[in-house]
Amino acid sequence: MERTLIMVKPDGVQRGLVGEIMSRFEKKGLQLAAAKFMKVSQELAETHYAEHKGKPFYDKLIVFITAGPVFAMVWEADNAIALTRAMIGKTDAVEAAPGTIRSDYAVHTNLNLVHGSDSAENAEREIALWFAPEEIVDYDRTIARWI
Ligand code: RTP
Ligand code: MG
Repeated sequence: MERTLIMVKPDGVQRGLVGEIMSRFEKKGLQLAAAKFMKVSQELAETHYAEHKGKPFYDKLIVFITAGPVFAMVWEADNAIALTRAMIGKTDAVEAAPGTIRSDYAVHTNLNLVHGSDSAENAEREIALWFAPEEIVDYDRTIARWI
């Protein structure tokens, strides 16, 4: 079982796509482990996107990600990182495959709605950055008898 950090970016929140994006991961079969609606501080934004510091798009990226609230989540599944990256689609909406979140809803590379961790190392780093250990819920869905 693998965990990944998914975040609906400010454009996704503003456009009312939080439910739609969550729903895709839910319906696919991933298990929700944590979620919170929050504003991103300058410090959190810079730490989260530290690998892009110095790149031409970095300053705009930080302004964008701190411009409005985001919805951060931890999802788990076998191969959760590759699975969610495939569902999100390529960074550039023009290149994102049909049926992916970015292909279906995004127009611009800079306003691409959702973030997903891109490696096991980054997933571990990002989950620890965005969530306190007690905010991550460990449970076994197969035990539930409510349906
Ligand atoms: P993310 O980290 O947000 O999930 O996106 P990603 O892995 O698909 O793309 P990444 O390379 O990590 O870039 C982070 C975000 O920076 C913006 N970006 N702009 N050439 C450009 O103008 C450019 N390249 C990247 C995007 O908003 C991208 O999501
Ligand atoms: Mg990335």
